[in-house]
Formats: sequence, C-alpha cells, structure tokens
Amino acid sequence: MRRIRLPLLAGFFLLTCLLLLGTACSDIDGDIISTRAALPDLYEASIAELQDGLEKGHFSSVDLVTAYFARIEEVNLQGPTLRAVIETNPSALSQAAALDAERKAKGPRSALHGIPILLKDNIATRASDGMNTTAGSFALLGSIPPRDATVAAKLRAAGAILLGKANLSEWAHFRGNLASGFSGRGGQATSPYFPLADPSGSSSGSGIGSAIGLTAAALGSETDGSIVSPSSRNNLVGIKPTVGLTSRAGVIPISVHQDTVGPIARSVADAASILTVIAGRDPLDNFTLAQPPRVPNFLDALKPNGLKGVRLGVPRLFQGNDQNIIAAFNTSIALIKSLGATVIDPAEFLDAEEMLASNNETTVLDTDFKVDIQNYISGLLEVPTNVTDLADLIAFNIAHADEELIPPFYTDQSEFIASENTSMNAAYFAALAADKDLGQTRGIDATLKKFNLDAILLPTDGFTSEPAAIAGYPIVTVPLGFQPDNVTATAANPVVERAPGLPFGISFMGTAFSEFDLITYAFAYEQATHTRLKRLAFPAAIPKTQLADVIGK
Ligand SMILES: *[C@@H]1O[C@H](CO)[C@@H](O)[C@H](O)[C@H]1NC(C)=O
Ligand SMILES: *[C@@H]1O[C@H](CO)[C@@H](O)[C@H](O)[C@H]1NC(C)=O
Ligand SMILES: *[C@@H]1O[C@H](CO)[C@@H](O)[C@H](O)[C@H]1NC(C)=O
Ligand SMILES: *[C@@H]1O[C@H](CO)[C@@H](O)[C@H](O)[C@H]1NC(C)=O
Ligand SMILES: *[C@@H]1O[C@H](CO)[C@@H](O)[C@H](O)[C@H]1NC(C)=O
Ligand SMILES: *[C@@H]1O[C@H](CO)[C@@H](O)[C@H](O)[C@H]1NC(C)=O
Ligand SMILES: *[C@@H]1O[C@H](CO)[C@@H](O)[C@H](O)[C@H]1NC(C)=O
Ligand SMILES: CC(=O)N[C@H]1CO[C@H](CO)[C@@H](O)[C@@H]1O
Repeated sequence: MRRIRLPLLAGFFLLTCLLLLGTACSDIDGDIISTRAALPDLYEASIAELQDGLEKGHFSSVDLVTAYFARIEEVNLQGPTLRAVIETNPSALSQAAALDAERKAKGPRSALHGIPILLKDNIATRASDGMNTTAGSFALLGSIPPRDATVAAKLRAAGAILLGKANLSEWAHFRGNLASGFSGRGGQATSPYFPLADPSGSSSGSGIGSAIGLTAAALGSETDGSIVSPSSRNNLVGIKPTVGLTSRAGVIPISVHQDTVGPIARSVADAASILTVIAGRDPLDNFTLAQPPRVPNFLDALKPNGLKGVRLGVPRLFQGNDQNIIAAFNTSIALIKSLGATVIDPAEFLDAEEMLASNNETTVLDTDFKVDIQNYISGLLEVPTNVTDLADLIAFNIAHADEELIPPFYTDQSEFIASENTSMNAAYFAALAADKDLGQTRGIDATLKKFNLDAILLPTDGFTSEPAAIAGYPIVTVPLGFQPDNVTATAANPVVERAPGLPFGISFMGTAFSEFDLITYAFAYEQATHTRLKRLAFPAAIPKTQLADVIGK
C-alpha cells in the first residue's frame, strides 16, 4: 500500500490555499484534493470527524469504504492474519456511491450517513447485499434470513453502510470449551495488541476491527460478557444495553432472556451515537416493549463534568484477581474522586457469595438456546444444509468435523450437547426466576439502594458481566490501562492469554435502562483520562492505507 506524497510545490500551494480558505482546494489540474493534514487518521477517526470530512467534501463514503476494505485486506489474512472479518459486503461500494449522491442532493440522513459499520456475524443482513449470516458456522452458510435484523435495518435507514461481517467466537461462544475468537468459517481471530493473543469474545472481530480502524465502529452482542470483554481487551468503549433496549429480531440467539445488541467503538461519543440509532421498540421483539417510551439522544449524555456529585460503589468481591488491573483500577478510583464523585469502597453485592456460586445461569442458557436457535432457524427462508434444530447442528459438526471440530484445539461441542439434553421443566423456570431475583431484586438494585448509589464501578475483566447478565442490566466499559512491559507472555495455546500491552477496561454498571447516566459517567472518565492512545497496536497490526491513498483513485 502506497502513501501518496504530494510534490513539494503542490503541497505548498495547498497549504496556502487551505490557510486562506479553510477547506479543500483545487489543484492546477482542477481536481479537488486536500492535504493529509485535513484527513483523519483512520486508526482513530471518530464518527463526528468522518461525518465532518464527508460533509466538507474532503472525501466520500466510496473513499471510506475503499480505504477500510484495503485496511482489512492488509491485516485480515495477510501480515498478522488477525482474522477479524469473515466477509466484506459486496454491495458496500455501490451503497456508498448512492449515499454520496443522496448527500449531495438532499444532505445527510443522520450522524451515521455514509459511515461504515461492521456487524458481528450473528446479526442478519438481507440476502440481496450478498453477505451470509452464520454465527461463524458452516451449518448456516448460504441460509437466507427473511430480512435485515432490526438493528441492521435501523443502521441502514440512518444511512450507515454495513461494511461486513465480523468474526466471532462461534455461536457467540456457545458451542463448547473453545478459545475466544475461533469460528469454523473465520478461523482463529487474534489480538492486534500482541501477536497471537486472545482477542476475547464473543464479539472478537467487532473488537479487533474497531481497535485498529478496519471500520468506523462495530456492533456486537452480549449474553454474558461478549460486548464488554472484547471491548476491554481491545482498548475500546463497549455498551452492553439493558435487555430490551435494542431489538434482537434477526440476531442468531443464545437466550431470549439475556441477549442484547450494542456498539463497540473507539470513543464514548461514537458508541452513544450508534446506540441512539439502534435502540427502540420493535414489534418483532416484545422485550423491547418494556423500555421507556422515548429513546433519548445518547449524545446529550456527553457532559465533561458528568461524575460530579455521583455516588459509585465498588463490589470488591467481583474485581477479579489480576493485580496489575486492580492497581490501575485503584488509581482510577482516586481520579474519579478528584472529578467530584463519591466512591463507596467496598460496596459488596448483598448476596455476593450466592451470586458467585450460583450455576442457575447455565441452566437458563442451556435450556433457552435449544428453543431459541430452533426458532431462529425456522424463520429462515432457505437453509442449504437442511439443519432445523440443535440436534441437526450437533450432527452437522460431526459430519463436517474437518471444518468445525478441528483438532487439536477446536473439537469441543459440549455446550451444544448439554443444551440438547435440556427441557423447559420446572427446574428451568425455577432457575430463571431465581436469576432475576438474584441479579435484579437482591443484586444490583438492592446494592444500589443499600449504599444509595448511582452506579457500580468495577474492572471489566473481573466477574463484572455476570450480575448484569442474569439481571439483563446495562454496562458501559471504557479503556482503563495496559498490562505492563514486564509481564511475561504465556505460550500460544492456541492463543496467548497474558502478555505485555494487552489492554483492559473499567465498567460502569447500573439498573434497567440507566444507559444515559452510565454514558455520562463513562464520558467524564474518558475525557479525564484518554487512555486509548497511550498504547497502540503492535506495528504489523496497524494498517497503513489512509484516505489519502485512495482519494480520486
Ligand atoms: C455466502 O457465502 C458463499 C460462500 O462463500 C457465497 O458464495 C455467497 O455469495 C455468500 N452470500 C450469500 C447471500 O449466500
Ligand atoms: C413475549 O411474548 C411471549 C409469547 O409470544 C410471551 O411468552 C412473553 O411473556 C412476552 N414477553 C414479554 C417481555 O412481553
Ligand atoms: C486496591 O485498593 C484496595 C482497597 O483500598 C486495597 O485493599 C488493595 O490492596 C489495592 N490493591 C492494589 C493492587 O493496589
Ligand atoms: C439456583 O437458585 C436457587 C435460589 O437462589 C438456589 O437455591 C440454587 O442453589 C441455585 N442453583 C444452582 C445450581 O446454583
Ligand atoms: C437438503 O434437502 C433437499 C431437499 O430434500 C435436498 O435436495 C438436498 O440435497 C439437501 N441438502 C443437503 C446438504 O443435505
Ligand atoms: C442429561 O440430563 C440428565 C437429567 O437431567 C442427566 O442425568 C444427564 O447427565 C445429562 N446428560 C448429559 C450428556 O448432559
Ligand atoms: C512491573 O512494572 C510495573 C510498572 O510498570 C511495576 O509497578 C512493577 O513493580 C513491575 N513488576 C515487576 C515484577 O518487576
Ligand atoms: C474478508 C476476508 O478476508 N474474508 C476471509 C475470512 O477468512 C475466511 C477463512 O480463511 C476466508 O475464506 C475469507 O475470504
């Protein structure tokens, strides 16, 4: 990939021209060009910067898609072979051209007009785009969903470009005991922060792709940790919305009681901008009918003084045991206090021991998956492999072991087998009720009330996702720090679990539909710290193509 170097004279002409006019200028041949300085670096470019550049005509959405495709090409199967993306959208360039023309004629539809967004491969897209939706499995290759998932349709209606499908832990990490980021179709995705490191999951490719600017941002999904954990491990902001804030219609499920779709982005502002578009009621997912009547503009939550006067509690029993993370977390608590917040430390969950010991979540997820996956498949218009239910998926994996049950690391499908063995019996309904009670009533809500808290604060890599998972409650994670250079890298088995430079995040957790407040706190913390750019991906994992390389080509 070539970087364009403007001839010195032209550069000087342009600089003068830019200083005089403030925007792009015509060169002597009459082409509209602009200097590199006027173009955002795609490693970090924010949605607002991209929108501004599109509006000013510094570049087009066709340029953006072209550049992101080239960046994917550089690192996906070549170079560091990060395997972040399973498919790119064959219609993306033509859709970008149409959106560029529409912008010229009528102006932008929304803050996401012409902005490319990557989708986790469990989020359905209409077949006419030419992409598959498979949760990473060959069992659903070529299957035809009836329509876009509602979240994809909302992005499309807002003018966003669905750039491609991100690799993931297959079936959102529900097949069995496998490394995060592996799927049969996508192979083993790895971290851009250390060669062959665990990218976390299950929204692995959504994390990797956002981390190094293979896309403006991405959507992931979470059942227990699958947005916040890869966001944390890839130095990103992730919002795990309350179950029922964003529609799951058209999303390959694990559990109707715990699944939720949310943004994975480089900044709180970008994540808030996407959440504003994808949230809302959907008759195709009745859990969304419980949300407040009006979707807020989450960008209104971005207040720099947002931690002033806020009360946060730290349930230390859930912080995990990584001393480097805890040390960074402790430092952040002092900073958060200096921003005007009161931190109650410790503020343990009332039934913390029971929460940590309970296995009811497994009962709920195993039982739900069997039913919910069959519902999803039965809604498909075509399934070339003829699978109809979980028993078929298990048989498919055995029959296609060379593609799905690959030795030595990827042979397991024990979660599938455990799920197949369930039924919606009395024990299931008891487990479901117990989880709601433990997570909501006796858990997050009781703790907020007892200590008079606005939210709960934890390192994202602790046991943070579980209370919110069983409660169906929201979390916002923001970059907190990086493993220090003196950490010894573990062996790749198949991925490196611990290594210097691996990022980790800090989480704000709250009650149902408290996203607006959590975003306020997260934004104030982010603006006071700006941790993300304190460490970059390893050099080979940083794509070189920039907008200047593609404009006018
Ligand atoms: C799905 O993937 C197959 C094989 O890679 C490809 O031929 C097809 O065009 C893709 N899209 C759809 C909608 O099936
Ligand atoms: C959604 O509908 C199903 C059946 O159609 C029903 O069992 C369930 O209680 C409803 N859930 C909510 C949250 O309304
Ligand atoms: C973090 O803070 C807690 C509470 O003040 C303290 O007990 C613990 O030793 C600290 N840990 C580290 C690693 O700094
Ligand atoms: C499920 O929850 C109930 C009620 O809290 C509890 O008694 C039981 O031990 C839990 N079951 C498991 C397997 O954790
Ligand atoms: C699926 O079923 C159709 C119709 O019975 C059959 O023609 C086709 O060969 C089957 N495909 C596979 C992969 O079994
Ligand atoms: C299937 O369920 C039964 C009854 O709950 C249990 O005894 C058995 O161990 C389970 N088998 C597997 C393979 O999980
Ligand atoms: C590793 O480096 C950190 C600072 O980056 C330091 O606090 C810590 O003591 C060092 N640990 C060891 C074992 O040298
Ligand atoms: C966009 C892209 O690089 N897709 C590739 C993802 O990985 C699979 C498996 O190696 C390839 O078949 C795709 O071409």
